[in-house]
Amino acid sequence: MTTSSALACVALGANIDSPVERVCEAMGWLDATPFGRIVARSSLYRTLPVGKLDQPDFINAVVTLQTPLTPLALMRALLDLEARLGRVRAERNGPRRIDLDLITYDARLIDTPELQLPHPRAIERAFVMVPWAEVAPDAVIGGQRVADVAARMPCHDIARIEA
Ligand code: PH2
Ligand code: MG
Ligand code: MG
Repeated sequence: MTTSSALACVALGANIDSPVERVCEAMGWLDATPFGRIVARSSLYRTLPVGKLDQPDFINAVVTLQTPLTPLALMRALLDLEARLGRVRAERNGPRRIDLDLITYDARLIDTPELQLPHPRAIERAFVMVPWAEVAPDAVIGGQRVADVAARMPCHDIARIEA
């Protein structure tokens, strides 16, 4: 029997409540049912906050995931996992225990109120593009190679901390 599956890119971020542990814990859940299997995981990166500056540094990482879920089911499962890991949504762009963002799903283009793919802000964010380039340099976003986008980004506000 064959099961259809897709390759998704998921970005992880956390900046309160032991963020390294939170990101590693989330990766453990992503490598299991119902999400599928992690194909590649980036190093962890310590990054300066973008947007709202007066908050702790973030830990960021990216995984690529072989998943049987549809894009919408995957996105909802990520939100559900955030809640199960104790995320409380307070202020937009504010401190978070865990953030799990669906960045791409194969080459699907989706533009609905609930889900936009590719993630509309990913291409501007070094904390997504640099870890993503580490695991999938030849992936494409907005018609450009991920590694090419990452190479043009300023890297002074992002540091690789752990293999
Ligand atoms: N996430 C945000 C806003 N700002 N900054 C960093 N460094 N890392 C993040 O994951 C992050 C952010 C909104 O999701
Ligand atoms: Mg986010
Ligand atoms: Mg999010």
